[in-house]
Amino acid sequence: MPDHPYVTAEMKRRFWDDGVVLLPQVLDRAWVDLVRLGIERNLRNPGPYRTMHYGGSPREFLDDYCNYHAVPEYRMLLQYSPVAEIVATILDTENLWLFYEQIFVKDAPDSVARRTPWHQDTTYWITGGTQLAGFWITVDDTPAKDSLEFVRGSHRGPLFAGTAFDPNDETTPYQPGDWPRIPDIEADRSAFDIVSFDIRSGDVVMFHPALLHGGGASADAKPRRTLSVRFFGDDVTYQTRPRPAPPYPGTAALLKPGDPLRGPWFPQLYPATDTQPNSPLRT
Ligand SMILES: O=C(O)CCC(=O)C(=O)O
Repeated sequence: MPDHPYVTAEMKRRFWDDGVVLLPQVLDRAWVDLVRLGIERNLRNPGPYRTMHYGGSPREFLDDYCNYHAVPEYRMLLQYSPVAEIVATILDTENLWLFYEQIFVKDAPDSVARRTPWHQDTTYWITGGTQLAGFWITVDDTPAKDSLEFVRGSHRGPLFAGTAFDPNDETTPYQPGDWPRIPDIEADRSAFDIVSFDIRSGDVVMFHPALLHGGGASADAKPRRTLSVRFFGDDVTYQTRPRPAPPYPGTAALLKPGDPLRGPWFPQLYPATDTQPNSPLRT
């Protein structure tokens, strides 16, 4: 099993019990600069899935995903930094794959970009199993009130219908299914055990994607640029969704529900393979 020296038993406990853990200064300045450059390149060369949420309103914000192969900075980060080994250590998995990476950019010049609605990532995903992680890298210093928020422990609770980002009702379901409607957490925040963290550039929040999370408006028109990387480990299998996001076209032809999730979309990041060599920087 991987055992990276940065990772403590308490970090693992928090990830699995609370569903979320702050990893203080886990990224050196060079990696943060690389992420910033990658986001800039990604913005100049948007991918096919680029979406402007609440587009046309003064509170719009941008989301783009699955651009790993088009953005060398993302590949360098995930192949050469200690990130993959640290995530594999916390997930307790012998092997680690990339599920996808995603950017959230809230940089409206004259206004405050809207909150990201509350949701659980796993409602949208073609993943069964537990060894899943989101690795939320925000390159700008961000106070806890503007940062991503989580309902502690909710990854052990029910899975709710995903949000459709409906500006009039953020609980509107995104896809058909038997899931209960997501609770209106904003309407009754004190009923939930909400946690968020002050972010200094270099800090990362690692969370379980079944955890209810949302928020992170940008305050006072300060930009917030985030790269959220999603990983999976050995116990993760393929499952269907009515409208999966990311859609991963072709996956249904290659895999049956319950098969280990493998395919050209999902590069293995740990242990490093011949085509994705370890670097001397990885301890
Ligand atoms: O950064 C945000 O506003 C949303 C992030 C998010 O939902 C995620 O990383 O899964």
